[in-house]
Amino acid sequence: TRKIGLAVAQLGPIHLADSRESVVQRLLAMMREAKARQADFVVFPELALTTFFPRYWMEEAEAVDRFFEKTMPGPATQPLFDEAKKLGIGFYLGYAELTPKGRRFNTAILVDPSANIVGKYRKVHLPGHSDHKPDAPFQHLEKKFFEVGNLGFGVWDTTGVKMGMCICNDRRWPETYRVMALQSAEIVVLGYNTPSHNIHWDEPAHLRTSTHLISLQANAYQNGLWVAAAAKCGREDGFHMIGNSVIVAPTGEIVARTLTEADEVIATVADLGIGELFRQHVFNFAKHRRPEHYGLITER
Ligand code: ING
Repeated sequence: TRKIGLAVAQLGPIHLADSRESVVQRLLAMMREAKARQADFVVFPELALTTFFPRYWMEEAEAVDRFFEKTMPGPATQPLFDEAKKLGIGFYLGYAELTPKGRRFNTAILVDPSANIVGKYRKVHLPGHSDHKPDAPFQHLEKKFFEVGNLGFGVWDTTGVKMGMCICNDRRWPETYRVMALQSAEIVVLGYNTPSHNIHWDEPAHLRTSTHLISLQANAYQNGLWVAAAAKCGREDGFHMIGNSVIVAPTGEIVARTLTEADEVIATVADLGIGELFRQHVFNFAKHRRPEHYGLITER
């Protein structure tokens, strides 16, 4: 059956003082380790080049100047593309995108083993708030710094598989995966930055991990997908984010997970035949799905 070497490269903390160049060196080290572990594709986190800056109140202009990429690749990220081409490995990279017209998105790209950008995704489900909450221990200002993504949920043929992607909060919404599964996705890759503390109510900390895993496992199974999720985690200037990067099989089972909250690579050889079984039988959309009863889901 068809197999693909799949790796997830979890990033430990990126502090305000860390340069993009120092982060790219860390990403390169993990790209090499992924290749050494038979990976054909490696998943990096959401906003993988800088600290999770939506935790800070600042004007948009300052955020753009300090944390957004004006071009992709740019001078700091070109080494990633060069190394990927040399090694023959594809990758997913999340970053803050400033478009030529000055629009701002929380973006991810799919890069193939020849270092071509084959797909782009802009985060649709933006969590948090746009107003300043001075009494909160930190902010979550994705609704201030980013527009809602305008590219939908796409699926691309790359590295011999049909691959879809999403970003962080998207992974909590079942619609995300179904729209990609309806486009015959076999794998969904994603990055995330998930604060372990909830600023809206006193939520037990363990629920951040349990809801993260439930979301990935249920949606992998219910759509016959392999799901690979890469955290940026640990304490960034004291602000903690969860790790638990995982690779989930179409059975809903976790086949690999990180043990630390630092830079760590996990890898598996994914058998795409497993997903085919579930999509031919249990979740055979053509045979069993009844969209005439689902209209409410797409109503505003
Ligand atoms: N982070 C968090 C996430 O969805 C969050 C925000 C956590 C929202 C838990 C709701 C519940 O994992 C990002 N960046 O979306």
